[in-house]
Amino acid sequence: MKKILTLSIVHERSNILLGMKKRGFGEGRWNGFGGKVKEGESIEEAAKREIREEARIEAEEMTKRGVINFEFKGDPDTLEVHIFEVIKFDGEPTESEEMRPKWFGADEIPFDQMWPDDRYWMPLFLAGKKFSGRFLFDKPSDKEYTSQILEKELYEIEVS
Ligand code: CJF
Repeated sequence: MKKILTLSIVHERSNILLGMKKRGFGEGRWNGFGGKVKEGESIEEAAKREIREEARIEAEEMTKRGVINFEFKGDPDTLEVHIFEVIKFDGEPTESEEMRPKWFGADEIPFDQMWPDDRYWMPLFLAGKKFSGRFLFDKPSDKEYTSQILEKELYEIEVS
């Protein structure tokens, strides 16, 4: 089964807004805002809903930046994560039940406390590139294990 998810990064000049995931999948890691696309919702609507729920801000202008497929060894489920850049938003990022938002400079992104794939695609994101990729992980782990990347493919693309 393929699950479709979103991941949105709020980018303001050289600053990046990340949230510390307080519970569930990815707990204890900094990440952009996102999650599963629900039935009857477009991918972009889902992205906006997650930004609203997790960071308490309203995304007003977004652009599609990448798609990454994640597989976990021995697990038939794949995650197709659609990555967006939020160019314009309304409101003040505020802590929610799921996320604690914090601004980071582009040169102080806490990669050691993020999903291990982020250090590969984030430089493309920050350089304004569009990209697509596939990562194979050893197991879907959050806090109990360290997840390792077994295979990675990452391409810069012209359009998405
Ligand atoms: N940055 C990032 N976000 C993910 C997943 C991921 N790596 C895969 C789990 C191994 N890296 N998201 C999935 C959950 O929804 C938010 C985005």
